[in-house]
Formats: sequence, C-alpha cells, structure tokens
Amino acid sequence: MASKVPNVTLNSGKLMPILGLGTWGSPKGEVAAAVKHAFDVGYRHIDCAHVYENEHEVGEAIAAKIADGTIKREDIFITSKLWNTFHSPELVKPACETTLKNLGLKYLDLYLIHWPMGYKEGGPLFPRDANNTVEFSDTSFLDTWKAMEKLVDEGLVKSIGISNFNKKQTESILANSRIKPAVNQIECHPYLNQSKLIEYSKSKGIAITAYSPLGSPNRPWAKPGDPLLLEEPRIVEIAKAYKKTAAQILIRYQIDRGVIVIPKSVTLSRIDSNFDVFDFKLTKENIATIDSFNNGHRFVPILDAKNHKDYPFNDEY
Ligand code: NAP
Ligand code: SBI
Repeated sequence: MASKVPNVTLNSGKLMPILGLGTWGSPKGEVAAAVKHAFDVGYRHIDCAHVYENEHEVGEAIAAKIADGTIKREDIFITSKLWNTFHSPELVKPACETTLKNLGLKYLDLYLIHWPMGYKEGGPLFPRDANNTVEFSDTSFLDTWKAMEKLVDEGLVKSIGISNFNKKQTESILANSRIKPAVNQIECHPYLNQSKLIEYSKSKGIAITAYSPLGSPNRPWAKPGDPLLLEEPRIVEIAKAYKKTAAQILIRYQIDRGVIVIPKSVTLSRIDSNFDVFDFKLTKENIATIDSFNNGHRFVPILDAKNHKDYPFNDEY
C-alpha cells in the first residue's frame, strides 16, 4: 500500500516521511503493538534510540510487518541515535551495530548523534559519581562526526545527522565535515518554535525534525503547574474551528512549516488520530498566530548536563 505521508528530500538524496512515530518511553510490553498498528494505519517512519531501551521490541514489530506483507524494508524509514556514552570514535561503529542487531536491520535510514555532549564511556547509559553528578567525557563531537561519516561509507546507514545541536555547534560540524548532516532533530512546538534555528538550518540544506511536538506530557520530570500544550486554550480554539483535536493542530503546524514531526503514542486510537492530519491545512494566518505563542519554554532541558562544555542550550539558538 502506498503511504499518504509526504516526504522531505534530504541533502543525501534520500526521502524521509514528514510524519513518524516517536518511541521514547514506549514500554517494552506495548511498543511492538504500537509500531505494528502504526504500520497498519500508514506510518512509514519510526523514531528510535538505543537509550530508549526498546529497540529489540521495535525490531520485532518491523520483522512481523515485513513478514505479513504490510511493509517492505525499502518502503520504511528507521531513525536511531548514538547515545552519549558512545561518542569516542572507536565506539561509534559497535554502537551502531548493536542498534542494527536490536532492530533486526541491515542498515538504518538515518543515524543521529543524540546530543552534542559525550558522557563517560564504558559503563551505564547515565554514569554518575558519588555525588550523583553525571560524569562527562571530553571527546569532541567533531571526532564523533568523522566516525559517523565512516558508517555511511561502510553502508551501515543511508544518512547521518545531529540532534540537539545549536547553531554554533552545527556551524562547527559543517566547517569540518565531508558529509553534511542531513537532519537536526530538536525540541520544537509552539512554545519553542525554533524559527531562527529552522531558518538557519534550511539555508544550509539541513532538514529539521520536531521532537516533543505535543509538549511531552508524560516526561518523567513533569511537575504540577507546568504548561500543558495540549490544553493551551488558543490551540484548542483553532482545533474546534477545524473540528480537529489539539494534537492534530500541533502536528499539522509542523507539517505546514515543512518540519518533520514524530509524535509518540502507544494508544492505538491516538496513533490513528495523530495520523489523520492529511485532509486539512492551516492558513498562513493560523501559522502566524501559533508562531506568536513562542515563549522559549523547554520541556526537555536536560539540566543534569548543564555544566558540560558542549551543553547546547545556553546560546540564544
Ligand atoms: P510528545 O510526542 O510531544 O508527547 C507524547 C505524549 O503525548 C505521550 O505521553 C502520549 O501518550 C501523549 N499523546 C500522544 N498523542 C496524543 C493525543 N492525540 N492526545 C493526547 N495525548 C497524546 O513527546 P515526546 O515523546 O517527548 O516526543 C516525541 C518523540 O520525539 C519521542 O518519543 C522520541 O522519539 C523523540 N524525542 C527525541 C529527543 C531527542 O533528544 N532527540 C528528545 C525527546 C523526544 P500515550 O503514549 O500514552 O498515548
Ligand atoms: C531517555 F531514555 C532517558 C532520559 C531522557 O532525558 C532527556 C530526553 C530523552 C532523550 O535524550 N531523548 C529522548 O527522546 N528523551 C531521554 C531518554
């Protein structure tokens, strides 16, 4: 079945579906059913990462849906990410091979450096000292990038990219790379609309993927009183006008500005409704109104790493 999801053409020449399914926090016992259902509905892009600790179950779902004829490998787009404890160049290929094995794949469509910051290698995914402080590595992300480029040469990945890199860090990669990043995956929603980083990235041929597009309501550090994007009255009002849900407006907002978007859900009815966004379009005026909600609020500030030399969120963008 041909999917109705439009593609974005990456600077690698590969096509990436503009809507995908996020999988952070998708429990092991639920994620395979969620991914299988997503393929049944028409999703062809799944966003994964080693640190989500569920890639094996995602892989089972991919294998099952290839086996029953719903999808072919070449018709789906699978992203994964190199975790912070594997930035050291000699760890990059083994980390990618672990992800490929867990997902049961011969190649990834896109492999991202998950964060610019390296963490201490060789131990847990979140290494901490006796004071519970995250332990850093002094690796340079430019050296990590060179090892990522080799993965393309060796055929393990079709495209490579970055995630959570700010403008200066992106410039540094561009000035020192043989293969340009195809994508920067960043937090992006009406409260943090990232218009400056998007404009800069597009001018350099780098596509943007929006993570936490619904405001990541189940993030583990959510506190009472934190803003709830899905209940933002000005979004709910636009949703009513279109007879759509707030989530559908938040997803369509990204699509209408040419940004790839990866809402996460393990609820089958939400997987359906989050995909039901191709029968309407927001007007320029709607987009301008939603753009005006920008207040710089980050749902994923990763404050544990704020003292790292490569922490990305101290700059304006
Ligand atoms: P999100 O997609 O903004 O929100 C997901 C949450 O919203 C889930 O708790 C989900 O609940 C709920 N939800 C989904 N659809 C809904 C709907 N229609 N109505 C009401 N609630 C709905 O948050 P996210 O998981 O932070 O971001 C999406 C994906 O981006 C992640 O899963 C991950 O793949 C990626 N990501 C990447 C990074 C990075 O550093 N690169 C960081 C964060 C996220 P149920 O599942 O219970 O339905
Ligand atoms: C995890 F698996 C554990 C913690 C955590 O915090 C920051 C946000 C993040 C991430 O790095 N990428 C995500 O999708 N979520 C995450 C993931």
